[in-house]
Amino acid sequence: MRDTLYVLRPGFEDQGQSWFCPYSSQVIGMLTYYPQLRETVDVVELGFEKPRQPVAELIGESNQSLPVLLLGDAAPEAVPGVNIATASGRRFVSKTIEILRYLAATHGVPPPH
Ligand SMILES: N[C@@H](CCC(=O)N[C@@H](CS)C(=O)NCC(=O)O)C(=O)O
Repeated sequence: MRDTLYVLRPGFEDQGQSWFCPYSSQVIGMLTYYPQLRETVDVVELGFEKPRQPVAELIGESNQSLPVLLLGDAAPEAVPGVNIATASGRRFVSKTIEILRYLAATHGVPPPH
């Protein structure tokens, strides 16, 4: 499995209106700045409703806040400044700034200031 980024689909529905997720948009913004990231990271958009499958199934309902980056088999053991959590045997990064740091560190692109 490759690193897989799950984000909220822009225009998702909640409380009777449409929204976008400012956290998801930061990560999508980085992928737009550095398109080479898309060569090694799969991106999956999900709706707002819960449980958010397949994230809830893979790492649990307590970890389905988005964005979340599920790490692939080739992911490093540790990345400075990044908390890599584990649930059901899957490793993941859930804080937005740490997802940005992880992507920068593992792809040789500039890190977030
Ligand atoms: N993990 C993010 C926050 C992500 C976040 O709050 N996402 C919202 C959507 S914009 C969400 O999924 N809310 C539902 C939930 O957290 O269960 C961070 O870096 O602080």
